[in-house]
Amino acid sequence: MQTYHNTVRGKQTEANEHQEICNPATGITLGLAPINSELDVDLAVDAARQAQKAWASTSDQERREAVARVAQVLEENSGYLAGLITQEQGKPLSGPGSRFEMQACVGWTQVPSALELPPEVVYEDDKRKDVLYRFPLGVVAAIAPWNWPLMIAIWQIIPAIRMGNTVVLKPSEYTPIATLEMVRLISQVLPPGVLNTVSGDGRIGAALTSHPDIDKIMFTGSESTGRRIVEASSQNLAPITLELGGNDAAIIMPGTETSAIVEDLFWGAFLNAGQTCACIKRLYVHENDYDSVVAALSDFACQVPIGDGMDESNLIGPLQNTMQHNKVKELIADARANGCDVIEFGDIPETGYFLPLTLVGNIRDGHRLVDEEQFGPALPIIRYRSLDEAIGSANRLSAALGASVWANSLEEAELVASKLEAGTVWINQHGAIHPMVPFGGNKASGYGVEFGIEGLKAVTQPRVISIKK
Ligand code: TXE
Repeated sequence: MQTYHNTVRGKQTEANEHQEICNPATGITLGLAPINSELDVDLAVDAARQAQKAWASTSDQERREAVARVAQVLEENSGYLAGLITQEQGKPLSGPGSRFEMQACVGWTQVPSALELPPEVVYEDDKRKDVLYRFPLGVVAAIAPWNWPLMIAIWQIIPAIRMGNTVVLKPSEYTPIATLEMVRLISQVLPPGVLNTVSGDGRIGAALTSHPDIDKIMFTGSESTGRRIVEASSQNLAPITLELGGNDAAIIMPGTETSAIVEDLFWGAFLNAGQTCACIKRLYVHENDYDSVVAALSDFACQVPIGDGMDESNLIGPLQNTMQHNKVKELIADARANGCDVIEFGDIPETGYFLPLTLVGNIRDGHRLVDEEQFGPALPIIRYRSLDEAIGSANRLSAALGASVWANSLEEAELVASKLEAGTVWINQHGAIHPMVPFGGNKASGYGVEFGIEGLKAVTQPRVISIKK
């Protein structure tokens, strides 16, 4: 069985303990991943600290070129890494699956390599001139989740190294292998110590985020862990970018042409079997359109093949882990016990953490499947009578990552969109993120934004030089 390793100071390291990582579609062991100790965290942070000054003193152009080399390595190894993602995370090779995740990794690396953040004259008159410079913060702790393990790790590490920081990344304990392999490969084109990893569960995550030598924390994960990280950061006062879960509402405006939107609506909800932060997790449909929307989604869902993602024909894979599998099953069982209509599609394999594609009708606000983030392939469809009622429903939860409005008229949709409380409101699409467009949560979905120029600013320390003329 293959053993995978952390990268520290540009070298593969040995760990005292390991855990078996199994393919969620088959249960077959993929390999052994390291489990680190708190001492290993100290060593990785020290490696990043020692490398940081030299990295920060390279020119902007050198760092841009280094990041462009990383993009090239990702591109060259995308087939290998996509295969590992599918076997470890579960999302299929095909469709919006692991090859798509690798394309995103390349794109989200190329864009920051092309962006510039020059000093800005923020004020000038005949007596003074004030220039805002952006310096690296230092050592960035990056804590990644298991749903889009490589893509989200790239979102965290690339802007950080682009701006002269060094990084210690901890992948999720559920999906470490593909990430460790990606870091092993891209570290070969970066100076030693610029990008390091530690592996393990929340204990190691806590040791990293509370470490006194950390200057910035990038976190994507659950709200409860996000709160623990905020507390832990009182040790180092590191600023945090927090991307927590969502419970995104989609509102279909009355009379919207269903056939034009059904495919995007389906993938907006079921991308990666629903295990996506900005997926549609609650669908609000006008009572007059309810039957036609349920029929259109049903017709689409019954044609989507579910199974082991290494088979090119499958478009939906398993849930990633037993915790998530049980959580989604429990929410569906709760809806069923409360008299909701549970409609299931797809033949699912007997082994693995599979669930059928599930539409849940006759359900209302207040049911657990509506109020809690399911993070799985079960979509509650809620009838509304007036747009004000739908907007109120969409805004009533504390989760506020994304939302969407689906309509024939863009003008009417924009009016509704302006009333929705979420970090991004999409119109006639959902989860359509882009490396140039800032992305982040409102309310309990976190704070700070990633991507584009704003994402680069988030990993810098602003400093002003103020000159008397
Ligand atoms: O998340 P955790 P879990 C949601 C989803 C899911 C739920 C729980 O609803 O069912 O969260 O998932 C590390 N200090 N999302 O348990 O625990 C952990 O090791 C520092 C939505 O996997 O938040 C992992 O690397 N780090 C989300 C990372 O935090 C700690 C994506 C995320 O794990 C830590 C994933 C600690 N004290 C789940 N404890 C999204 N926004 O997309 C754990 N970790």
